[in-house]
Amino acid sequence: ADNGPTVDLTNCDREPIHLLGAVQPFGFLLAVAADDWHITHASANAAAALGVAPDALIGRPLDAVVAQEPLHTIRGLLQGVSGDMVARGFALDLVPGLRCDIAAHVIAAATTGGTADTVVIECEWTAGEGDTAAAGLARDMIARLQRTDDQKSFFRTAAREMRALTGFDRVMVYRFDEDGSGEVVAEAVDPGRGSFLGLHYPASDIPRQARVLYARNVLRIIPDIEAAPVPVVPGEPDGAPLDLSMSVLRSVSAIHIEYLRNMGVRASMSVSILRDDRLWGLFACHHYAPHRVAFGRRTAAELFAQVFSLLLENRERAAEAAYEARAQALHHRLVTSMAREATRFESVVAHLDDMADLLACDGIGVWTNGRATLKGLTPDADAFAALVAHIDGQAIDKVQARKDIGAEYPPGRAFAERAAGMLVVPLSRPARDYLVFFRREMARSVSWAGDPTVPKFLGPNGDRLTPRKSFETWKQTVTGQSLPWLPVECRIAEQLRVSLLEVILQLSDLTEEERR
Ligand code: BLA
Repeated sequence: ADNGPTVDLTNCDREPIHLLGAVQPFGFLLAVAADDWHITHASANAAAALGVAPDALIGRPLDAVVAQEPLHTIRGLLQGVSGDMVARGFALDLVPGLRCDIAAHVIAAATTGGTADTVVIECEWTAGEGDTAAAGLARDMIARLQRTDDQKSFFRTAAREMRALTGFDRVMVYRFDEDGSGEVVAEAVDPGRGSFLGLHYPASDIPRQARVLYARNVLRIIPDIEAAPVPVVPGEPDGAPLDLSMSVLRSVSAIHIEYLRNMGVRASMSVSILRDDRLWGLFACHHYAPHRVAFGRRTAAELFAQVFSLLLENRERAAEAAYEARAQALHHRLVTSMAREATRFESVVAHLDDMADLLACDGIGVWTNGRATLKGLTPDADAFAALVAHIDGQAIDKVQARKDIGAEYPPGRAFAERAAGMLVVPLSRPARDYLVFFRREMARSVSWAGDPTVPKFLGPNGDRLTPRKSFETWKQTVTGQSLPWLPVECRIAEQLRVSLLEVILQLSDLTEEERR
């Protein structure tokens, strides 16, 4: 479809990707008014598929072009379908000689401004297998996923299982950051194809409206990026374009097609991984030749992604609890041995390595009685003193987490490479003494793994739409930032603050009143 001259690399989050007015040609689409089941929209390839004249569709009752029995089945499938649900039917004989897998959903009248709801029926030529075999496959995949122990093998197994199910050349697990950027955390691919593992991409590669849509409609496939999209009629300006948000055949953004072409990818699929209804990540799949996955298998892939997300949530909860428990044990040992020591802040200095062990950090510094002690990757002593003066000015009485020191404290940009993020633990009240955990700049701590395919030809938008350029763009956008401090890490640091305050107060002569 022609996306018009207004969409380019600078504003692609404004492209209305649900209103492009076309489907991909691996199936055809019919839309009917839910009150009288007269056809309101049809893709331009529908008439030929059904063996009727092109003008025999719009305005006609659906039962004039589709046999009674499949129609009855479809009506049955739609019972209880609402909101963003999609009903599925497999191997229906729409007319003699035309066996299709069907996806059907309802667009509420309220969202279109029409008088009746719209029923959208999408038909793909059956690939010969229903959904029962695929359900069995998903069950085995889930069993293998459950047998993995650490998170890395959990992700890798998921990628491998997804690849076995769908037959794609490359399957990646792509995890989003809070800012919409993302990272390839696992990959299943044949050696020699190059690897994207560990690479990060900026939020713009999967623009905001696409991420929002992918939380509602969890699977999209492009069996052949070179297949010409088929318009859905009537479209604008004849009528409102049909909202294809929940469609399975929706044709995709031309910018994204160019991205795939630049990568040398011919077919693509992605399956959303949701967490509390929000997009956590995607299974991203590539093939270097046209590749279609049967509807039943795609359904199994959706199910697998759902179970993956539930299992992941369990694991992450357990991992977080283990992180906290480990920190508590270390913390307890630390505080016990400090309590036996006679001096005040000197014992904090002496135990600096133990404290650095509590949290994932790259460096640690302590400021006590106007003196600095630094270990690992930190600002140098002068820069640390200046930073402490800045922190002093904020009069904090709880831990404070920053992933980009330079954003609110410009001199911090000078040492961002070593220490871009900090977690400040005030050690006294009013705070004059501080323990500071540091983290290095994220863009420096990741690097290219392998050698992703270099494109032979580039589209009109050039090499920005290639993984390498994209990765570089991400590096620019995250300059000066560390990995974020997790809520569990802030909790651990806060517990440390409370304990240290107690130890230090016990060791000093402060009165009960001064402790508050
Ligand atoms: C969509 N971009 C996507 C999708 C992915 C990516 C997975 C989902 C569609 C699909 O399943 O193919 C991005 N794919 C990646 C990344 C990797 C990968 C990061 O394999 C890493 C290895 N894309 C750009 C830029 C723009 C852009 C610069 O790179 C716009 C300026 C747009 N990407 C874009 C749009 C979509 C998209 C508009 C939505 C496509 C649609 O669903 O219609």
